[in-house]
Amino acid sequence: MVYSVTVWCFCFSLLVTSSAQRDEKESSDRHIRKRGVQSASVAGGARLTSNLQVTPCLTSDNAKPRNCRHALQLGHSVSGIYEIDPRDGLGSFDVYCDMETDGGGWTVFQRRKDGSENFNRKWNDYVQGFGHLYGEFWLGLDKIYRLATSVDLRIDLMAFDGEKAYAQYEYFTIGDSRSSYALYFGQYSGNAGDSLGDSRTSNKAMKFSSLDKDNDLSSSHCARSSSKRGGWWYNACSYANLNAQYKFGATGSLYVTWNGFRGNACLQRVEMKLK
Ligand SMILES: [Ca+2]
Repeated sequence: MVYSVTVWCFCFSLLVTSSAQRDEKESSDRHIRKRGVQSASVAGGARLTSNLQVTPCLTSDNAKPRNCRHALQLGHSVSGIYEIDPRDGLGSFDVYCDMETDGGGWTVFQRRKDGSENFNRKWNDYVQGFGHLYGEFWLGLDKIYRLATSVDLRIDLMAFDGEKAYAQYEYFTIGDSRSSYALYFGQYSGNAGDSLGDSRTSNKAMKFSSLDKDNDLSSSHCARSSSKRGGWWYNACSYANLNAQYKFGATGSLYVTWNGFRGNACLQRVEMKLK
């Protein structure tokens, strides 16, 4: 009994003499997965807890960053794959964090870069996610739902000649599975044009559709397998087609396009991210 009380008091005194943020960062360093990138982790943190044998005092789940913005706040300033936990009781998962663009802290949930991944997929794939976090991928609607809580949405675009542009929206949110992950967003800013909110066929408030699920407002099926447009929040259909076919030199709305930037020309690189 005396031993237990002594250990508890020791643990407690250590915690209160360190700042909460420093403890959280030191512990979180042990939960950041480093895969081929340099890490901003502080080796001294692990050594400190090892020498004093106080590891059981720290709750590992609370040490994981909630998202990439939180990881940045904890001092992790290198882009790469991080294990995050949104603290909603549903567990942690890996994401790619962009720590460079516009101050960093962006959780990337979609990337196109070379056409290596098939985006012409069915509903369950779009719900659960597919691809590779360092390559082309879709994080998955269930995970995007957990992260898209009235945050900023940023879309970075690059044409095949290297010209770049971006679109940003406030209050990015998607509904849950019962609403078919309906899309909501606020004010646009940027230099790529407001193709997501294009008044001719805005994606705002639209449900998600995939090649095996027609939730769009068109009399046809925008994501049907023959069009290979990929899953999206189609209206009838869309001036933003970031999950569509990837093909160098191609033109048309069936390809990776953002109408306000380069019209119907297929783009070389696209990233969708939130903060
Ligand atoms: Ca339809």
